Amino acid sequence: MSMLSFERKYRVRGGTLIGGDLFDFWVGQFYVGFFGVTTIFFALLGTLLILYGAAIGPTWNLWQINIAPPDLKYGLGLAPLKEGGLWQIITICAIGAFVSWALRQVEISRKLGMGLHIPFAFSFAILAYVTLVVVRPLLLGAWGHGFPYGIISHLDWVSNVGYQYLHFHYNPAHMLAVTFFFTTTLALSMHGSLILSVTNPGKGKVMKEAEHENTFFRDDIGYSIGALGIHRLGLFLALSAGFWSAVCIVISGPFWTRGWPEWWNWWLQLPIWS
Ligand code: UQ1
Repeated sequence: MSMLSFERKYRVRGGTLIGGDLFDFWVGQFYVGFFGVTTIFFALLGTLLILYGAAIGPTWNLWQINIAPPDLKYGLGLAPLKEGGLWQIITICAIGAFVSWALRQVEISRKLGMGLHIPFAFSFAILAYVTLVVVRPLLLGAWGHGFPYGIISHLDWVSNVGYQYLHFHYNPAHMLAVTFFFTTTLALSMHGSLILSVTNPGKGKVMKEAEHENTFFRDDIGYSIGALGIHRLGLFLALSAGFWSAVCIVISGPFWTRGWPEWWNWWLQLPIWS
């Protein structure tokens, strides 16, 4: 089926989650949909509020612009606009835009009769963000525990929160997250290089296929995970990286308040040593 006739077949009504046919149309290349409209609404409002926050702030230096969460004294209440209230509304806009985008991916997947793997994967990124600015602040009892929106300021926040637990690399969930991040790059670099070596052999040379891919890794390490397998592994590794990132920060404070190196004392306290 040519691309044009494919699009004629699939660019039809249906698959929407809410609103029925209301926004079930395309503008140029882009599917609109109810969640396309809500994405634009939240993204635009959030961006304008960030610009307003920058305008009433002390600098237009891109690196130094900062929109801070409320002071801890406001707890889980609403703060005045210029004292963190802006951060609170921007956070609502961000979550509104991210969730709208995920649901837009669900609608497009349903229209095409595809699996929901893409919105499922994207929701892990949303989960990591929501853990930082909603779940952990809720568990700690103040919105002030969220991270500030700014390039330098969010780096300072990560550094300060890290040192608050003395040595964050001793956090076991952080260890898992870092390991998954590195393993993801290992898997993707192996997969990318393998596919290019087989499908992009250079002008005038013959392209190879799956048997060459399998045989290379069977010769090299005695095992091939297969064409479907490598993509399952890649998705698992990448989602695990995001998942353990969320875990490593949500346990810091709500479930462990001392330095992370101290957490490992459970090893020294095992009865087998006495
Ligand atoms: C692999 O075995 C495989 O199957 C043929 C791929 O699919 C095309 C790959 O991309 C990679 C990287 C491997 C090797 C990976 C492992 C975990 C053995």
